[in-house]
Amino acid sequence: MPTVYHIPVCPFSQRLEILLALKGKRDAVEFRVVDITRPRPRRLLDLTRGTTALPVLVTEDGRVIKESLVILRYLEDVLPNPPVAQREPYRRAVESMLTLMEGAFGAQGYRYVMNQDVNRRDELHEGMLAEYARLDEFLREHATSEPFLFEQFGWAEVVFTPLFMRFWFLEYYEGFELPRDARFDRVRMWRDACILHPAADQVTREQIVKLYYDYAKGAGNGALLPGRRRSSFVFEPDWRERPWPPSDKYGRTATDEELGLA
Ligand SMILES: N[C@@H](CCC(=O)N[C@@H](CS)C(=O)NCC(=O)O)C(=O)O
Repeated sequence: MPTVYHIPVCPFSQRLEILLALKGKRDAVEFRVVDITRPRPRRLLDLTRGTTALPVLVTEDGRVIKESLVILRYLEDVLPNPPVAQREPYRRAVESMLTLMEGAFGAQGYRYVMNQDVNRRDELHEGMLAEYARLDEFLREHATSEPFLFEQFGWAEVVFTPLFMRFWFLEYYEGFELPRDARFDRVRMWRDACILHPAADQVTREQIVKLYYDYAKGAGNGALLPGRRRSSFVFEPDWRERPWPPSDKYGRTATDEELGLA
């Protein structure tokens, strides 16, 4: 059985979980959890030759595959039924064009949440809207039905849904909402349907908001903020037992005690 090393709330890992859920094959892969707040185990670093980004997949015969989109394609190839990616060449090309937009979309959202300069808020807000507008235009041009790109929740939805869910942190920490404007109607329909799909139930809004508090204060990947002893990404105490963090990210940093981490 292939093994995936992953950080449970990582959007890139969630893509793999959604794909497997759509195929009804969640048990075809063994998931091993990695704690991002602790130094990476030597054995895992040897396997990845020193890189730390997850997920990585280790095949049954010990070969290593990195990058979520590449791992997705591998799983689609080794577990072809039911297919999630399009098979017809033109439809696959459309899906691939949309998939290629995930990098800029994700990077903009993470830049926005991690920003600590109050004077850059408007620019980042506009930048995020521009990304949603690009998706909207793409869907209007290429979608063959509603609400998804094609008839069913498929490859592009697997790729984007985890990012739509992470961007709950923009609503909470930046007050970001898609304006009620025709420019965003199609992408809003897509986003909302993606989030509600039963194959994408691995994380909740509350979990995202609580775990990504440190990102909202500018510290990514389990890094510690000054004055803090514990990252908001720790597994214990469980996020369900912690209070909601303050949403005013430009104010002072909450303590470990206030975040329920002590
Ligand atoms: N492009 C990569 C991104 C993976 C990534 O950035 N993963 C984050 C977690 S969400 C990570 O592993 N961060 C820890 C690190 O890079 O050391 C992919 O799609 O797999």
